[in-house]
Amino acid sequence: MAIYFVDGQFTEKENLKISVEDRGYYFGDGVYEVIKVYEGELFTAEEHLNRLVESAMKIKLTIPFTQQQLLEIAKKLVQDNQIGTGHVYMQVTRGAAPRLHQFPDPTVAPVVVAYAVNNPRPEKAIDNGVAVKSVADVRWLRCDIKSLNLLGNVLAKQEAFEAGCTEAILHRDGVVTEGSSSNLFGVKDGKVYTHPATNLILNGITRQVVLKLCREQRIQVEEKPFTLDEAFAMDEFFLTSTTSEITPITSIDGRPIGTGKPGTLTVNLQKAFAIQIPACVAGE
Ligand code: DCS
Repeated sequence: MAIYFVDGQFTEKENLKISVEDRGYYFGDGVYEVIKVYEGELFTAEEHLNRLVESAMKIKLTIPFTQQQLLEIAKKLVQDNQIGTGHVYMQVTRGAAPRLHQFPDPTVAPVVVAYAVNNPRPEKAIDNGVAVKSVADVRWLRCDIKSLNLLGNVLAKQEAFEAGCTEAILHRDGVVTEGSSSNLFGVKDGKVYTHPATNLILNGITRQVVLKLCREQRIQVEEKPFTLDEAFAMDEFFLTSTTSEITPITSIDGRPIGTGKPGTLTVNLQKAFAIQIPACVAGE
């Protein structure tokens, strides 16, 4: 039986109780993180928990645990649920209160929910690449917050899925922002392009790892917006996320990118990324 962390306690999934009045349920009024686990070890946990605290601050929500306590909770969930390769999900909502838009009384405590699951790496997609579909980015203007309000992302992902694609490539008036649950990178003439970390995208932890790897490998990077037309003309394209790592994008809207196969620079970055994670997982 899966062990969850809910409202200060570790509980079997079957026995846990969540209020129907939780503001996460009514309003999506909360923030969350997904932290990857390799071989029972949390990957870039500190960065994820920093971002959780930042996201919470941006919506004026106080997390009732210290970052160290959150880390301990995540570690215990990994251990108690015997997670090898998988992830920890953690969310904080503004608590349970009668449904009124304005914040509840300060005595209403925020609710932390967390669990850990086994989830294999999507090796086929990582090795062979994926097809994506362009979708208009109609989300709000605070995409830098990792908020539970994911309807814009959900609708975009579904549109991509219905078109037989793995991910949506979001664009605002033709300017590419990010994926529905990933960041996007293009490669042209040996240079890497990605949207700057503004309010229009989530500054992905994997994105930051990739930027660091680029600096280490002396690969030139421009954090500069590019258009969908420019995306079609890239030599290589890839997405990054906690669960997808570095996944090559081989076509956009049915049009092959570069050779239509994972690009050389992308594969080199994947190799550099693999060194950061336990070797047997990365198949080295
Ligand atoms: N952009 C959006 C909108 C995301 O939802 C995510 C991650 C990213 C970028 C990439 O960020 P990380 O590199 O920090 O993962 N989405 C998480 C999710 O909802 N499931 O898995 C990852």
